[in-house]
Amino acid sequence: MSRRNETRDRLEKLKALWARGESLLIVMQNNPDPDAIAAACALHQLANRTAGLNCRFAYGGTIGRAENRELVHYLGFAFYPFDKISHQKSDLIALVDTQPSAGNNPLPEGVQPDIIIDHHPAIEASRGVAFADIRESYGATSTIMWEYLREAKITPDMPIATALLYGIRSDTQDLGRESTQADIDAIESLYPLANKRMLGQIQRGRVPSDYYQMLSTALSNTRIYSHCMICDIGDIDNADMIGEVADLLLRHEEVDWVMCYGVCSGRILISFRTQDSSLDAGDVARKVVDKLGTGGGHEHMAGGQISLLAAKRSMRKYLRIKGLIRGRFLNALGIRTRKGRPLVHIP
Ligand SMILES: [Mn+2]
Repeated sequence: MSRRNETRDRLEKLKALWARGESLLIVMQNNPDPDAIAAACALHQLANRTAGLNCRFAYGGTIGRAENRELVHYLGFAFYPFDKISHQKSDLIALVDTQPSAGNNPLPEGVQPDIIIDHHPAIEASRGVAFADIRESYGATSTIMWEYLREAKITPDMPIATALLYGIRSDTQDLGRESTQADIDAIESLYPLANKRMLGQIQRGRVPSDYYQMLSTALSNTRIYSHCMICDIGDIDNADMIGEVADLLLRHEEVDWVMCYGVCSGRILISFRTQDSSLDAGDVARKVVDKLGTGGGHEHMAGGQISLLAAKRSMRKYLRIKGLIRGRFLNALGIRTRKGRPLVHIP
């Protein structure tokens, strides 16, 4: 079946499902990124226009990264922390850019969503869901949502078109990673509809002094081991920084793998980035967090999380986990040395 017919079929299924309720709760991952935010808003527009559904948005963690705050402000929708709303009040629940039990979203175990739209590798828990559209080859969930809007003959309004374009560009690093023809088509169609001035403004979101302090700490805690880097950001309030620093470090000319981790709200959060196609970042992430937490992702980018509840009162346990994940990461890459050299010299 062609891509277009497939989307048409799925749109019909969605509409049938929507006929069962009046309200839809759209749940994003923890610390939602631009792709999740854009896809959620596009789903809102689709559900509202085709079925008149009342939609609410919920997320886990925080919306911290300057670009994301700027984007949310521009979109003008109310985004609620999941624990501040009662999900029981919505007839239907949708998960975008994440899946049940993935470990990176606020949906409690035992609460089954009705809809999943995602581009991460499918996981077991998604099987029993009434509607699951999981397209692993797509660079962004925003691309999938753009195909639904197009199929439903809905032209996204300017903020949503801008968000979708930004979501695809940031998840694929401007089509440089994990992108397919579908992502390219979506970008080309969305470009004329987007607010170009706003795109620039979102990318240059203003940041507080803390941001530079965090960056300074991160750089001074980065070590190079052969062709990879490991960065320990330490305690942070803003979980988005972990991915941001990982992206920055991957630009280093001698490095093709980066693992960056920090502690946020009682959990170690880890980002993996690579330019090496011989090893899958999602596989490396799963190896690193094995029996400690959850993890997974794509070929070139992945993440993991480990709860520190069990290690709460024991500094030794905490340091042991950090040592363990560093060792496992180096093992996964086949790097023998345990002696890293500092990335920068602090005067
Ligand atoms: Mn995504």
